[in-house]
Formats: sequence, structure tokens, C-alpha cells
Amino acid sequence: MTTPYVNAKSEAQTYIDSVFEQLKLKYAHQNEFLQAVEEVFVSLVPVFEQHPEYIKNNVLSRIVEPDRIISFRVTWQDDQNNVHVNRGYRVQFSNVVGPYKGGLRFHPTVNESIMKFLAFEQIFKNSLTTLPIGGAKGGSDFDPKGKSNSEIMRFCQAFMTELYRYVGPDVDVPAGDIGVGGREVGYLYGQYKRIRGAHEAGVLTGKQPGYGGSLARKEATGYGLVYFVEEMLQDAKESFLNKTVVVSGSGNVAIYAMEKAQHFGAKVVACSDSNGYIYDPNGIDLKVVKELKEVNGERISNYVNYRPDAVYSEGCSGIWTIPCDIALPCATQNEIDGEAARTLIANGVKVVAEGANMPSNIEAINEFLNNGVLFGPAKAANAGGVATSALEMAQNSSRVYWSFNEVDEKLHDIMKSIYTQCKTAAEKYGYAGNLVVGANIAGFVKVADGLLKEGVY
Ligand code: NDP
Ligand code: 2IT
Repeated sequence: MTTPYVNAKSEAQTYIDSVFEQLKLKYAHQNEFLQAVEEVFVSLVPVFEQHPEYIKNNVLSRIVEPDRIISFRVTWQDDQNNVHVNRGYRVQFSNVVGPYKGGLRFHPTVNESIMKFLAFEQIFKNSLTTLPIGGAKGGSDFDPKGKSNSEIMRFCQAFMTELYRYVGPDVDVPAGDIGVGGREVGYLYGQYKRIRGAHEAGVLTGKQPGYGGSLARKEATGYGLVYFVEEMLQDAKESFLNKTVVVSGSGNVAIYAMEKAQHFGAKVVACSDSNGYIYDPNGIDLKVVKELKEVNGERISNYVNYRPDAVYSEGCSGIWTIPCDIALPCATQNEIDGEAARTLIANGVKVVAEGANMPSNIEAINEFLNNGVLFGPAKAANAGGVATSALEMAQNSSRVYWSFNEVDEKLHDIMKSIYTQCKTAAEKYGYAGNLVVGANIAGFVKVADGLLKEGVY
């Protein structure tokens, strides 16, 4: 005889499976999007067992279809007056919790699947920050590599000329992501301001400090990641002191993750770019990395010209063969597969926390969880960037600037609160210690409850 509990359980699982099967049929080629959805759905079974109203109101089908996808042509001229065409996107996924919010990515791999996976994750990440921001993402398949400053400016102007009609401080607030930093946000904002004929500073975040930008926004994702890991370590009666850390990437997130990890006494021995990685047994000299990457836009391979004991290796995946206590993937999606995860585990990794969005594939996540590695999932661990974007929006609305320390302290508190939310949700639903389940559930429940409160639309 089946108990009512078992019936309820099977109803939840059946419902979740059926929504996912339909999604797979409809978007068969959107691998990254389906991967991001699958990771969330697997976590939600215990929630749906306890909340039949979510099934009754078909919450999942409503949450996996973006409110809208805006897609446009971006036409621009290079320095030789040749005309180029790129595709631009903005996926406005959900504004249940607040105005659409999320970064812009300029990278040749950008397509609808990548945009949708990033925007989908952003909904739950933004919900975890506890601040009033919905989920979105945008970008273009434009490749900024090798482009002059003028070409970048003209591209950003052409991009905003198309995007401006869909964004606004209370509508949708883009920011940076891969290939988009303070310089690009400045050009995008300049064009928006010209078209609108008004200062609406809250339309974009990640602006330059002094021109509407918040202090500590540049540092926020990397610092926030390390603050999150600090909480994980503290719970395990550990700390960063004297730990060996490997960080992939050498962009915005990676640089400030390395900076804060070093500040907490860790030894960071490796970082990378899309061509290869450097290993410095004496500990990475961050001044050199910043000079190469932030000032000169050079390849990470040139690091060895400044540090004779450092070694450069071609290819990015080799970085995970370097033994470390803490691994912080901060480059891009699916950079850690099952094999890389097994190598990290065999070499004794204790903590893996995601600075990038979806850097570990599902097989890798399961390897970490099943082998006692403390695992900090992206939507929680890298939420410090968007949280500080929301703090920038708050400053813009009230026309004030907070000091670096004020913002940094708020960021630190937000990361602690995100950690606690994830830990508590995991415990509440019977998955103590599993921060993947905890982050997905805590992020989801707030959005689902908001959907129900606002009626069917
Ligand atoms: P940047 O453009 O500043 O840096 C990206 C870094 O990752 C570079 O070192 C780049 O190398 C490397 N990289 C990019 N694409 C690939 C690839 N396909 N294969 C290997 N390496 C690659 O971006 P961010 O630091 O801002 O973003 C890094 C990650 O963090 C992304 O996943 C992003 O979505 C995520 N993130 C960013 C936030 C932010 O506030 N900026 C907030 C939260 C998450 P190269 O220079 O050779 O291209
Ligand atoms: O993935 C992310 O959270 C970001 N790229 C930051 C988004 C933002 O709006 O600050």
C-alpha cells in the first residue's frame, strides 16, 4: 500500500520530469540552457513535495520560459571603414523580484542558448542577494580581441542604439560580464544618455567611480567569492591561511578573487587565459597580472618574462592538474568536466567554489559532492558582483556615493547571508551540507512565491 507521502513525492517528480521533457523537445539544441535548468530541477524535488500549490499553478513551466528575448542586428565600422554585422541579444527572463538585471557578454561564442542559461541562473542568483532585482542577460557574438579602442567605442554605441528602447532604471539594468568592463559600460552609458537626453544613471551598473559607478563594484565578484569561501571554511574550522589556491581566468573576477585570497593569507599559484596557464611556485605576483591584463591587454604567457621561476603551459584545462587545497574556476562555463574534477580530487582539493557561471558540468559537481569536497555553486558564490550592482542602483537612486569600506562591508554581509540561506535551505529540505541544493531552493522559493502573489500572467 502506498502512503500519501509517497504519492505526493511521485507527483512532484512526475511533474518536474514532464516539464523538463517538454523543454528538451522544444529547445533540443540549447545544451547550456538545458544543463542549467536540469541542475536546478534536480534540486527542487523536495520543495515540490511540500508545495503542491507550485504544481497546481504550473510554476515550473512559467519559470523556464523567458518573459521575452530581444534580438537585434548590430552594424559597426572598423578603423579601415569596413562594415561589420554582429548579433545582439537581451534575454529578459523574470522581473518577479525587481527590474530585469544582469550583465552583457561580448564573446564570439555568444548565442541564444548561452544567453538563456546565463539569464536563467541570474534569476535565482539575484533572488539570493535579497535585493530587489529580477533576472536577465545580454550580449553579442562580437569579439573584442584585437579591436582598437575606437572600434570598441563604435561597437558599444551601435549596440546601445538598438538596446536603449528596452532598458531603463526601473525596467532592465545591464552591467558587465565577459568582454564588458568599465570602459565598455562607459561607452554604452554615453550613448544611452545622448539618445535619451537625460542622466538616468541607474540604467547600467559597473560605471566608472565618480561617474555614477559604485566603489568596490570592480572588486565585488572576486572579493564576494572569497568571502563566501571564508564562510565555508569557517564552518569546517578551517581558514585561507597558508592554503594553496588555483584560480582559472585572469579577468575581472579572477584578479580580485586572487587579491582577496592573498589578503587572507593564501598562496595563489596559478591562473590562466583562453590560451594557457601559468604556474608560479613562489605565489602569483598580482601586480604583474594586473599590468598585463588590466593595463596592456596582453596574454598571460608574458607573465614568465617577469617571473623566471614561473612556467607557462598551452591549453586551459591543464590548470586543474596542479595540486591545490582550493580551486576557484573564474573563466567560463563548463571549464571543469568529470575528468578534471577527478584529477582535482585525487590531488587533494578540499574546496571548489565557482566564480564563473556554470564552470563545472553536472558530472563534475556530482564528483565533488560525492567525494566530500566542499562545493560553492556559482549562483551563490559569485553573487557579490550583482549584489554590488544593486548597491550601485541604490546609490544612483538616492544621488549619493558610499565609501569603499561601506560598500565592501555591505558586500561582506550579503555574502554571509547568502551562505546562511543556502546552508539553512539545504538542512530544511534534508540535504545538509549540499550548497547546490540549498542555493537552488532558497533562490527558487522566493521567485515562486512572488509569482503566486502576483497572479497569473
Ligand atoms: P573577463 O572578460 O574580465 O575575463 C574572462 C577571463 O576568462 C579571461 O581570462 C578570459 O581569457 C577567460 N575566458 C573567457 N572565455 C574563455 C573560454 N571560452 N575559454 C577559456 N578561458 C576563457 O570576464 P569576467 O572575469 O567578468 O567573467 C569571468 C566569469 O565570471 C564568467 O563566467 C562570467 O559570467 C562570470 N561572472 C562575472 C561577473 C562580473 O561581475 N564580471 C559576476 C558574476 C559572474 P581571454 O582573455 O583569453 O579571453
Ligand atoms: O553574472 C553576473 O552576475 C554578472 N555578470 C554581473 C551582473 C550585474 O548586473 O552586475
